[in-house]
Amino acid sequence: MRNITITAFERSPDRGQGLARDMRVRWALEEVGQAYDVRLVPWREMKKDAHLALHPFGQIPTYEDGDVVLFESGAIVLHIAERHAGLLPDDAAARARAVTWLFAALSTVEAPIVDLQTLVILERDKPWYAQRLPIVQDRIRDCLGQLSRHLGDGEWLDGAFSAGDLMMVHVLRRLNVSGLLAEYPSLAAYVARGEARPAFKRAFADQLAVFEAAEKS
Ligand code: GTB
Repeated sequence: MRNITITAFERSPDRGQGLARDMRVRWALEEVGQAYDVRLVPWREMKKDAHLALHPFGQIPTYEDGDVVLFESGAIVLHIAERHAGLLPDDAAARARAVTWLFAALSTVEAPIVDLQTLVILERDKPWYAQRLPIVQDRIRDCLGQLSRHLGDGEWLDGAFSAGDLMMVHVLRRLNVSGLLAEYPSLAAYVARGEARPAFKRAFADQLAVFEAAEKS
C-alpha cells in the first residue's frame, strides 16, 4: 500500500485561499485519484535540519513516496502526471506540449507574478516602488495578452485539460488580488473553469480546513 506524504504550511499566510504551492500538488493528486497524507510544517521548523533534509531551501511543498523524495512543485506535479493517467495525453507530441505548458507556467508566467508580489509585499516602502510598479504590471500584461491570444476561445491551452493547465491556472490565481486578471476576461474564465473542477474543489477545501483548524487552536 503506497503512502504518499506531502508538506504544507501549518498556518498559511494566504489564510486558506489556496495560493501556497502545496495547492497545486494537492490538486494534481486529486485529479488522478491518488490518496495522500499531509504533514504540516510550522514556520519555526522550516529551516531546521529535519525539513532541510527533504527540501534544501527549507520550503514547502515536498513529496515523499517510499524512496522518492522530491521538492519543487513543478517536478512533483510532473512526477504525479507521469505516473498516473489523467494529466498528460498519451500521444507523444501532445504530451511534450503539455509539459511545455507546465514549464511556461512556472518560468515565463510565474516569474513576473512573483516579482509583482515581492514588490508589493516587501518593497512598498522603498524609493523605487512607485516607479517600478507600472513596469512590473506591464510586463505581466504583455504576458497575459500573449497567453490570452494563444488560448483564444479554447477551453484549455492545448486540447484536453492537462498538468500544463493545472499549473497555469494555479499560477494565474495569484493575480486575483492585483486586478490584472480581470483585464483579460478569457483568462479569468479559464481560471474559473479550473477552479470549478471537482478535484480543485476537494484540494481547496482540504487546505482551507487546515487553515481554519490552525485559527481555532
Ligand atoms: N520553486 C518552489 C516550488 O515551486 O515548489 C518554490 C517553493 C516556495 O516558494 N514555497 C513557499 C515557502 O515554503 C510557499 S509557496 N516559503 C517559505 C520560505 O521560503 O521560508 C509561496 C507562497 C507563499 C504564500 C502565499 N500567500 O500567502 O499568498 C503564496 C505563495
